[in-house]
Amino acid sequence: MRTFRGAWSLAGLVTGFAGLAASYFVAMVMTIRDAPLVAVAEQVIRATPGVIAERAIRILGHHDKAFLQFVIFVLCGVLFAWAGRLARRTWWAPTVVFGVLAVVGGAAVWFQRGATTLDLLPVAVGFATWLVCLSLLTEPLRRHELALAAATDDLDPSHEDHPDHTRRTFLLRSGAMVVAGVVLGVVGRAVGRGRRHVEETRRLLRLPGVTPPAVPEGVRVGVEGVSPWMTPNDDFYRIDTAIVVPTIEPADWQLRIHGMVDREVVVTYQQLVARQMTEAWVTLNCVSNEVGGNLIGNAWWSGVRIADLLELAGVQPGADAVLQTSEDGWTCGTPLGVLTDSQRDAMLAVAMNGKPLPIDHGFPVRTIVPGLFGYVSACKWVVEMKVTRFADIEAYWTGKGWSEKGPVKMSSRIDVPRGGAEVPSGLLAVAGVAWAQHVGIEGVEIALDGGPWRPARIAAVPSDDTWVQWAATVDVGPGDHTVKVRATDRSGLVQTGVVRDVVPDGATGWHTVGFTAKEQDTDG
Ligand SMILES: Nc1nc2c(c(=O)[nH]1)N[C@H]1C(S)=C(S)[C@@H](COP(=O)(O)O)O[C@H]1N2
Ligand SMILES: [Mo]
Repeated sequence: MRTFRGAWSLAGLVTGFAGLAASYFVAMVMTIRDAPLVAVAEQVIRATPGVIAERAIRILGHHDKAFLQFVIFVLCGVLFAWAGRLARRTWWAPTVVFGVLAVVGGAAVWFQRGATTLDLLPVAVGFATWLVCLSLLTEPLRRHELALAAATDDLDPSHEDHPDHTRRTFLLRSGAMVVAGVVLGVVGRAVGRGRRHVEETRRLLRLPGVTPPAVPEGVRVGVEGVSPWMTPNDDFYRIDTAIVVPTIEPADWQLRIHGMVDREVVVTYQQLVARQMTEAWVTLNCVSNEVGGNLIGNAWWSGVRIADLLELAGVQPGADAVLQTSEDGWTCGTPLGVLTDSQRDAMLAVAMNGKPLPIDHGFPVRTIVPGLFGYVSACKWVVEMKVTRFADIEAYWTGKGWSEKGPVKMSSRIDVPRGGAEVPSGLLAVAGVAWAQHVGIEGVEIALDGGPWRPARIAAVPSDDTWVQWAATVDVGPGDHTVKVRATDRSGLVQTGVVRDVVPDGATGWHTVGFTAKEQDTDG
């Protein structure tokens, strides 16, 4: 039985390192700066008094951090082996050990600068991996001990498990976990390195034609709680089908324009950014945005007009669509007319709010088409444009039941009060945003408690391609209330109250918010 101690320790070790590998892999794929173990090392460094740190650096030179990580790694190993041995008696003791380790890792991640809840995912995945692997390894060990006992004592000759069999199961599973761990580690490392490299290139990139965003005069209604008129890059909604987003070095990027054209055109990044820049405020929105949802954002985009590039290629008669392809294989079909439209700034964008496109938003180049939903136009990491006919193509989402054409539907949203809010009774500001891209918003109305529509005040806009902020004041008595909003566009169309789902071409209906007004304290 003594050799068994070793097997249980091994189970703990394999389990432990498989979990570390899984968490590292997830961290790299999510492009979180580093793995939880590194976060722990960083917290240790932060908590180390300066004198000790200094001495450590003097002794260890530049290897101090590597050494610290190594120490943490070894310490983990000891704890993993211990947890494995504990598993021989109970299931909960090793769970507690791994749980404590996960909490330590989670805390280290959580207290890093700028950490978000999402950054905890690698820790959660690591912990889940620990639980799964541990039970997968302890199960054959437990059966092995029973089989051995049965074989030696000959108490139970009918015992179905042969010790050789259970040993093999254990070794096979351990082996598989080690291999999987190594693969995850190697792939994670490659992914992480590519991402970091592109992130660095992006940071150093200077785009001369790109100007910083200057929020136009008068676009804010000045009510607290309304979405900021310019959506900061970090807060901009993100939708894509990529598990690992493409990381493309600008030097490797090129766009091929082909299909029904007189001559195929290939543009490199250098050539693209050397061209005349077009800049515009454009609101981008997702067809999957529910009424009142937040899959919408407004940014200052800088790029090159697509119409000019298509002209270089020479579009042939009969074509009505451009099939765009992303580096990751995602496709969308965009009406040719809106790309060549002389008053619409359909562009190959290279910058968002004055900064090179964030990697998640399509770095180095994506398409932006005012007035069309993202799924038919806003191709991120775009590398190919094929001039073609709608009749001859099927794009990613149109092959899945979504409409072929995707003009943005007029809509409006209440940002304040929030649904379920408690507000003081009396005069109350109601405010939000409305949009009807490329047509423009003429007016916005609100109705309190099912009463008559009353006009709201709307702020200025630089063009018809952005959202507009609106605000109104209502007088509310104590109790529950609802307020709803609707817009009218510049063509005179009133936003429909008919409730429709997002499939196949965007939701409709009036955004309605319920809130409660409480009697004001008057003795203050
Ligand atoms: N390569 C690629 N581009 C894409 C998508 C995608 O899945 N892959 N999704 C589209 C959809 S549905 C929308 S709404 C917008 C979202 O752009 P954002 O993530 O920059 O907000 O990107 C579009 N471009
Ligand atoms: Mo979308």
